[in-house]
Amino acid sequence: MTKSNFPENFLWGGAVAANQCEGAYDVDGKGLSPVDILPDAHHGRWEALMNPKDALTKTYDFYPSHESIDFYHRFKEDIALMAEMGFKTFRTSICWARIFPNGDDAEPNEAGLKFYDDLFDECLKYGIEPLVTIQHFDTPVALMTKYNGWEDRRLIDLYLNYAEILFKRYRDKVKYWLTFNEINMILHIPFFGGGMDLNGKDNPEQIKYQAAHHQLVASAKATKLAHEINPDFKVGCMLAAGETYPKTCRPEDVWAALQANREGYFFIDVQARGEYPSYSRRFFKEHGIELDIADGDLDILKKHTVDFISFSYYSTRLVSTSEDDKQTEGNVFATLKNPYLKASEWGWQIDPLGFRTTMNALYDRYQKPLFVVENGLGAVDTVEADGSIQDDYRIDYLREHIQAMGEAVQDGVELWGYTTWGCIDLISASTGEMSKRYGFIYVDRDNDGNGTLNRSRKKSFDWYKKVIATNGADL
Ligand code: BGP
Repeated sequence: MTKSNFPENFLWGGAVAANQCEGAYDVDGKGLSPVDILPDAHHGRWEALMNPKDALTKTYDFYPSHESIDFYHRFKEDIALMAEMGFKTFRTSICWARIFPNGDDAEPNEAGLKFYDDLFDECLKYGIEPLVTIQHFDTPVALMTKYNGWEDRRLIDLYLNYAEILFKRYRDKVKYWLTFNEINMILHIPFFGGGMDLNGKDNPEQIKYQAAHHQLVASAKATKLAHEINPDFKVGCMLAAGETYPKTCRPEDVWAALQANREGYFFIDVQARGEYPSYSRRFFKEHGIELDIADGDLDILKKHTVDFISFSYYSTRLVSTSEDDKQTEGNVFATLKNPYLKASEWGWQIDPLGFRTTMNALYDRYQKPLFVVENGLGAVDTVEADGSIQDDYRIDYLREHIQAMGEAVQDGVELWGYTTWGCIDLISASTGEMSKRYGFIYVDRDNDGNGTLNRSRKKSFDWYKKVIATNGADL
């Protein structure tokens, strides 16, 4: 067996998000979350995502997240399976509407708080460190109706009030916090990222960047608050990462790639360096964006930067300025097909070396510890006659990415941990379906909501257990 490339105490684990696994959408006083009003991809998910107020008035036949994999009632069994794999950490999010059903209620909902107490206790029982996202595509729907989500500055205080409740309640149970999942996603999916409906608005870019400013200020204020409540807390930002390559060495392509990369860096430049990057001035001017910045905002951003940088990585992207090259829509990001890469069944291009490149680029730029909090392969799994699931394709994907990550560590990148996305099968964010599976743990549930919800171990389960046991040496 080769030597481990990973530091001692490396945090191996897996990630989920409340809105994609909990189900129990109206249980114990919970209010509506964005996913609760959306159908799956075959019944207009993207149309609904881009026009959520309209979706709210409609009734669909089936809402994938209403029951989801019922993690809400089955988390003990699920955490036990994660413990069996040897997880050191488990990333999940807190559903804001479980704690404040309307987002702006005077008092928090005790039943919601209790649920997360029980969940974190269960993790700690096995020595699993919870890693908690405060807002993962989960601004309560009521805040869209009343304020159009993060377009409204008042969301900052509502979020802080919510964050304060969490920091105090879980002060001794949770150490690692992420303020916003994939904060740059607000530019692409404003309803998920910011609880906003931009349909029919004539200045969507202005609104998106203003909302982003509100989130950046909220993130910095939450970081301040977290450190006051418990100086041991580690607060991170979270970026949907993945370098964009130029299609050719034509200088225009190289420039376009640099611009594309800045779209994501923009957020982390603020959260990790503490100020708007100099290039943003020109960008705002050319796009007619004028940020309304309140007194004290810039000071808060400057003083309360994050402790570490977390990110999701699924693939790289490719850009060209030639008229002949057509951008093809991936599920979320537009990209060209890279002829050197294979792709998943959903067209997400597979690029382990791009992972190493992305990590090096992030570390070079910020010199802060990194944490990979999402990575994995969405694939259709087949249950064999004997009940087994032979997901060698998933093992191959993860092996290559873990190898690349080990190389990045050897390149000098400081890396705290790795949580694979969807360690237990759950509802896909982009498709709303079960068939796009990422897990080591299979859940018997189909796209129409049929199935026993029974859990079983895939082949990758034992493989990942071995990876963790050997600190990434035996892949
Ligand atoms: C990220 C999100 C996750 C997750 C993942 C995979 O953008 O943070 O919530 O869903 O992508 O995407 P999908 O579920 O669409 O396959």
